[in-house]
Amino acid sequence: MSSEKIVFPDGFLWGTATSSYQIEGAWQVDGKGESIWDRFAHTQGKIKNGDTGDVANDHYHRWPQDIALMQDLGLQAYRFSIAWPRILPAGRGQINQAGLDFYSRLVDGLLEANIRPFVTLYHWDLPQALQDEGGWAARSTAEAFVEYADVVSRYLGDRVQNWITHNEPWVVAYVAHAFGEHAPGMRDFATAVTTSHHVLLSHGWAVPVIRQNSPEAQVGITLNLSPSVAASPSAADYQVMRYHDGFFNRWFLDPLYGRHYPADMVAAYQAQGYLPNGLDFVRNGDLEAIAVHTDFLGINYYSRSINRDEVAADNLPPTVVKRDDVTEMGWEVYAPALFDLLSRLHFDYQPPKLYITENGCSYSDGPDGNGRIADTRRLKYLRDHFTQAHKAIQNGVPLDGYFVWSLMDNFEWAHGFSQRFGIVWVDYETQERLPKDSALWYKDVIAHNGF
Ligand code: IFM
Repeated sequence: MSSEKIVFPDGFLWGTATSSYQIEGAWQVDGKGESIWDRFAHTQGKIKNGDTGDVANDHYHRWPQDIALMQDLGLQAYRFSIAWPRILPAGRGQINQAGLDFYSRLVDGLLEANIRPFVTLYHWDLPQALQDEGGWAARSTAEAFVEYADVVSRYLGDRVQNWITHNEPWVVAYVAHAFGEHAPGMRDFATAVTTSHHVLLSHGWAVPVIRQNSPEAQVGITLNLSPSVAASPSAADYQVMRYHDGFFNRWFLDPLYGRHYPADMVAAYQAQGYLPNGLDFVRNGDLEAIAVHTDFLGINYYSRSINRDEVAADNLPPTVVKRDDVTEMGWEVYAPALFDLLSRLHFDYQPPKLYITENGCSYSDGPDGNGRIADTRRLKYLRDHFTQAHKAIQNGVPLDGYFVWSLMDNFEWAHGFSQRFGIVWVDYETQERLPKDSALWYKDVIAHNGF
């Protein structure tokens, strides 16, 4: 380990992130409508151990305590998401004032604690009523999203300045519609591709609406990105790498930065039967809408992807292999790829500003007899990733802030509560929150703007 002192630029923003379904609970409280995650988690066999987000961290009732916790850690920003069905229980139309009031109190509480709210509008809990009309596979859901964005930004836009339209459109499209692992649990690749377009379109349409309602707004979108590397220098591995990069990264980045959907991927999807009617879901003006100017790009980075052609019998032996160092999700720990990713985004796409809107790791280390949680692997993970982020800044990347995923252990989707990403431990029996060593270290990093 280098003993070099790392100091971030003045004003660099340190935060943590969560999302509504993963922490709020109160799934049927104060007029909230059903979401696709309520429905999915209540369907037998979908979630490990039959867990649900019905109660989760009970943040809906415990938010004052959670803000006090954030304040104690010295957090400067908090990224959270709004549950669409709390605001518009049927997805559009009738507004549920109690839902708006909940987020209004939360925002006021954060501002009083001097913590800057970063609001994500969509972190996967679509109103079930919209799913019943076709969900994201239907263009009308993109229209409904604009109505929702309008209602929320009108109500909170005087106090919230940082807006993120969507969290991880790749996951929404593929994990939920092609792999069947997330709500609504579909397994149809063609639907997933259509979905990706409607999600991006809804982003493009919502940005000007948010700006209008929230004059000081800084608006962006968050993508989960994974740098692709070839396992060997062979042509076969390079081709797999290019496909992965197109599937995971470029399919989303290219249209957002005005470059249309990548032609190589359109051809590949067509060859695989994923575009049975070509790009018929792309209408005149859509691509211009998607390429709307944004103030920042949010990046969720967890791991790199090593690409190997497993079929070619005469392939070269791999020179790049996954390390043994993996988190409990099985994700390789490889911090240098964060530097590569940030550099690539800056030099290839030139977003005016970048935030790491999520980065973190799942380890289940819990309290010892004295209540101490020595999550040394998480602490090292964060330190190594912060170091790479700092290196990227020194190279000219306009990275303005870092949100650790997650503030506290929470409902990890299909894994239920079995995976713990928090820097704060949660005892789900008592709802006690206990800062882990990584949280105490992070507090120190924030206090010194470095380490
Ligand atoms: O928990 C998720 C989060 O909701 C979205 N990004 C990845 C995290 C860890 O899997």
